[in-house]
Amino acid sequence: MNFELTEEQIMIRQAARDFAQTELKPGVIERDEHQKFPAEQVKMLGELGFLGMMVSPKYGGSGMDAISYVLAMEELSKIDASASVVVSVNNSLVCYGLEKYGNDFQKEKYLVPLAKGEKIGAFCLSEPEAGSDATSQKTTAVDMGDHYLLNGVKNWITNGNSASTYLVIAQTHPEKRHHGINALIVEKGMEGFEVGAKENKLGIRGSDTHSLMFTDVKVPKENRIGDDGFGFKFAMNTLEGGRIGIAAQALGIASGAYELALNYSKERKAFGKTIADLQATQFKLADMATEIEAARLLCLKAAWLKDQGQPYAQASSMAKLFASEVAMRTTVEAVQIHGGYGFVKEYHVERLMRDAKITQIYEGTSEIQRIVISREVLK
Ligand code: COS
Repeated sequence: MNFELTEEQIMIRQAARDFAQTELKPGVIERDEHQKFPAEQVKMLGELGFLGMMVSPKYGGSGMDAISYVLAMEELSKIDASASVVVSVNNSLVCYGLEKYGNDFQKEKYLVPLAKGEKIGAFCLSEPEAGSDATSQKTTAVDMGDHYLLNGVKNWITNGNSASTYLVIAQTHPEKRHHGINALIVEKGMEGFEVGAKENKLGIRGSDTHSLMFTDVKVPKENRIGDDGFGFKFAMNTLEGGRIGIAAQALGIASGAYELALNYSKERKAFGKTIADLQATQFKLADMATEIEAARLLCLKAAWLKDQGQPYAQASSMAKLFASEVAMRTTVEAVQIHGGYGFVKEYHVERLMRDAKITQIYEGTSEIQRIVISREVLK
């Protein structure tokens, strides 16, 4: 066992840390307040190779490992989880799925611009009545010979408006239930495809979350990923990797809040000493540091398994379950350490607390992660 990072991994972590400080931090409070998508910052992330981190250079990616991806996600998420979710979705849910399961035509046409960050992708599984219960897809993709006719509504889609390429999960053969589901590549601008209103959210308010409406959208057959009926497996396999990204995002939210609380505790004076001198604060910091380190190790273990080509479904669910709960606990305590200042926006911790909540919900709620983990341990 070796806990040392490689030189390249350390360099990537530093690059992400620098980017977060210089490009994401200025304006993060205003973007949150006004629900402004970090368009310029995402463009720069693309130019630096963060949007196709694990994609092979052959397809325009940076060819890095999943460990580097976790390190970068942690650093970006310490400062701006609304920007880091774009990195996570584009890398894990869109590029990964296309590289692993797409054909040559789909890789050339869709993966290359996504990996280079010239375009942004979205992953469209959730529906008004199917979030956790993902097999109950109501969106239909009727086989019309040379194309599918797509009808339905998708909900809570990250990058809903800023994306150009959408991976849409839809039911083709209802009688076959989840074996009849397909994953289709849909382009913005296809006739009958409309982006609904932006959601006004508790957290990650800079990220643009929309519902999507499809009315008789003609999707060419060549845009189906994998064989007929592969869509549900495609979604499940893709989400396994997505959960590593969100686990690392949760880790970053937690460690960002912890670092702020640690620094603040050394400056703030009460009862004639700094609050870091009070055992009440020290014990909070000790618990935060311990839990964050455990979450980090779970994230890195899941990434390592993925890099080794070993099964990682259980590990990624464990990482996401634990890191998201640590993010929630840590951010609540970080606000508490800041006292009244923690409750106002300038100190950043209240935003991190609001941002933490979504990590227990999207890409599989904590309850879904417990289903995945318990099924694995009971096998
Ligand atoms: N990889 C590949 N296939 C998987 C899989 C995985 N990780 N998990 C499940 N499957 C397959 C199963 O093997 C089964 O296929 P077969 O019938 O061929 O064996 C199929 O998917 C259906 O699985 P299952 O019968 O277990 O379905 P359930 O409805 O009981 O549970 C869960 C499926 C709950 C695990 C799934 O619906 C899920 O992950 N839901 C959460 C989805 C989610 O994350 N939503 C958030 C929105 S995306 S941002």
